[in-house]
Amino acid sequence: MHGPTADLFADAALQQPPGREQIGEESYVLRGYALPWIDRLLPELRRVLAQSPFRQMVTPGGFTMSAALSSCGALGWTTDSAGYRYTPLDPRSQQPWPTMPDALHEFATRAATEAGFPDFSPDACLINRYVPGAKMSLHQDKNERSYTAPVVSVSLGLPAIFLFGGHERSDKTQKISLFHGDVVVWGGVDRLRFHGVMPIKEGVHPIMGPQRINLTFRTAG
Ligand SMILES: O=C(O)CCC(=O)C(=O)O
Repeated sequence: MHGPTADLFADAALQQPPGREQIGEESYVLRGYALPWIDRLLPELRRVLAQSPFRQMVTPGGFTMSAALSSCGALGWTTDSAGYRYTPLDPRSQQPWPTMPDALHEFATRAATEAGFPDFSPDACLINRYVPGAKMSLHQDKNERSYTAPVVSVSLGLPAIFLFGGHERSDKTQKISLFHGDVVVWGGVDRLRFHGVMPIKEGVHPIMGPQRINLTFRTAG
């Protein structure tokens, strides 16, 4: 077998068994943690995206991000020439972002608890869509009002290589393979660590199709 399908099978063979892998002092990968939730999460996600569809946003420096974005919750993350920030309204519709569905909120709080953050109550869920070739450059999540809450990030669809760095952009990064259903949680002393995603490889995921969708839950306000 050759091509993207063969790559996908090769990646699936690398998939890690369920369990909690520590990747930092207060950071974990929860392998397959979202799998039992998928049937609850996907219909809710579809409803959110019907209301606030994916769009490509432009950085303050004028670059169009390769990942397309949407949000749900009281606050949504946006970027344009005026800067990076959270807004209560979807700038495209000038309406509030879709409410965060209960299933998503419950999922995120349980995942956070599993990683040692029992008081997590997210008010923002950023939804990133990566088609093959799309990536996310190394960055820190710094637009939230406080950094006491962790970030909970769930991967759906095509595999990705997540880069988990240190507190300086130039610090060495760990390369962590993430698969459909994996969850990464980082908080506490690790909350401001640089992170990013390498370009997604070609492929077609049996449930999600030719894309990777990532949900990141944060307490922003
Ligand atoms: O897609 C991912 O796994 C990470 C997304 C991310 O870094 C972010 O939304 O800040």
